[in-house]
Amino acid sequence: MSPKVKKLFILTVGQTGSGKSTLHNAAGGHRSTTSSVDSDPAECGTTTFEFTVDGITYIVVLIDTPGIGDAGQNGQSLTDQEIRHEIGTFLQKENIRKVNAIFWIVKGDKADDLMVSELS
Ligand SMILES: Nc1nc2c(ncn2[C@@H]2O[C@H](COP(=O)(O)OP(=O)(O)OP(=O)(O)O)[C@@H](O)[C@H]2O)c(=O)[nH]1
Ligand SMILES: [Mg+2]
Repeated sequence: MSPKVKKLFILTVGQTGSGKSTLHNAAGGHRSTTSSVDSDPAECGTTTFEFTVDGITYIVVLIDTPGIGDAGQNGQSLTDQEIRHEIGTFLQKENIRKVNAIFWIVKGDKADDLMVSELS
């Protein structure tokens, strides 16, 4: 029986300093293969890790992105439009044609009342 493998691409977005790269490092752990995550916060990068559940091996590729939604705070003076363009260019370069999920990372103290009420 051939092993079943599923590859999942997850885009992580959020404001500068929200914890995207920290999540990548934690998720990847020592088994991760990391490319350029946080070597430059203005660039995209990937962290890959895998796990097996019920005989299916999931290969998860987390895609790190520059801080977005906090114009002028990201240190690189990139506009959100430029960041979206950079993400698109990176996905093309890596031949990633679709992402399976988008994680929106929010710093705890930035969560507003609406988000809290939606979560509860
Ligand atoms: N207290 C606390 N600090 C965190 C957490 N996640 C990240 N940090 C800290 O927040 C700072 C920024 O985290 P990063 O993971 O670099 O944030 P980022 O979203 O990758 O930021 P950019 O790449 O600049 O967009 C670091 O000093 C982290 O140690 C968290 O869950 N709790
Ligand atoms: Mg980062």
